[in-house]
Amino acid sequence: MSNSGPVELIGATASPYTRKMLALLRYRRIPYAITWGDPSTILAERGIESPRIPFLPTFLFANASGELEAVCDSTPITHRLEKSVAGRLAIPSDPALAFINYLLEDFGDEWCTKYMFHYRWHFAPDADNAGTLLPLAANLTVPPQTHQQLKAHFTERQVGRLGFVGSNDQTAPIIDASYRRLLNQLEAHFEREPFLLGARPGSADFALFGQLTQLVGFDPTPRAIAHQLSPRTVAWVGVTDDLSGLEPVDGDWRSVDSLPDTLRSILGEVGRTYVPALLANAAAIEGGQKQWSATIDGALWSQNTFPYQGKCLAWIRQEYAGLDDASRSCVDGLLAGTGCEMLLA
Ligand SMILES: N[C@@H](CCC(=O)N[C@@H](CS)C(=O)NCC(=O)O)C(=O)O
Repeated sequence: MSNSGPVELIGATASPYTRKMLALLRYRRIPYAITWGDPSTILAERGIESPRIPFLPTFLFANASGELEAVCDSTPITHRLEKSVAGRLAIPSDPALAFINYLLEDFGDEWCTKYMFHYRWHFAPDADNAGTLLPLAANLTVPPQTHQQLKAHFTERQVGRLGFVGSNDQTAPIIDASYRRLLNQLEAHFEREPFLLGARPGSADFALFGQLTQLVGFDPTPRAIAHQLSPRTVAWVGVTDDLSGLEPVDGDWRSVDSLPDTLRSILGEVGRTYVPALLANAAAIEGGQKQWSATIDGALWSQNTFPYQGKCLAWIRQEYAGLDDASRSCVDGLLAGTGCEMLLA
């Protein structure tokens, strides 16, 4: 961190990636100042150049000449903060475990967000809830008539974007089944361990947490499912929001060969759903196709090709390629039979 004050960011309460990063900053005891709002508007007001797509959250970091620069994308920002701020690190020191953390973080960010966006806008009661609350979170004192207009406009836009994440009537049951399986797996896992990789949280926990803040805390349909299937996950979302008082030690990380079977089941969900999606998306990028279809969990999934997820796959492979032989064989042993090994073939 080259700026001396708190880390500045712009975000929204209903943005899972904003919630991911706030919980990470609190856990890491990194002082921060968040401005709630729309990054484009706030960057323009402050005369700071906007990234091509100013995502939520947008961070403001000082560059080499001390000027603030807008930076997006939570995973690289997490890595940057690991390097610039010492102590209470969220990436395991053991390279093999760090790889598993990386894979699970990506799953949280890129697959679990499909649950989030799907449940938010697919069913009318959820879309009504989000349509009502999101404009108010952006401006509490908005007059009622404007609120109704914003609600209609916002709902129409977001429902129109469902296809971007692959949510439609055909994929709805696949998404629902995956969410329910993950909740059952987490229920079993949290009986053994308080976090994914042991007794301290990794960045993968914060990625999963970010999506779950919405699924458990904002949207009515997935909230009811979570309460029904996994009370431990509901409670976990409550505590993971602020882990500033946890005192982690090195021994709180498990080693890859002592991870419980419950974590392997979660990796099985990654292999069953996210891995075929990543591979089909990458093949479509390579073949120059704007759309891809693949069999996911026994049913046909079709969606637009997404260049960003091509990068996700390349980054996972890069992390894997950077492992020493011993770490790689540890990772291979854990992933064998989960479906995740297909990513690395
Ligand atoms: N890969 C990014 C994703 C961030 C993201 O997709 N944020 C959403 C809101 S949660 C967003 O800003 N979407 C664009 C929009 O709503 O216009 C990250 O990890 O930070």
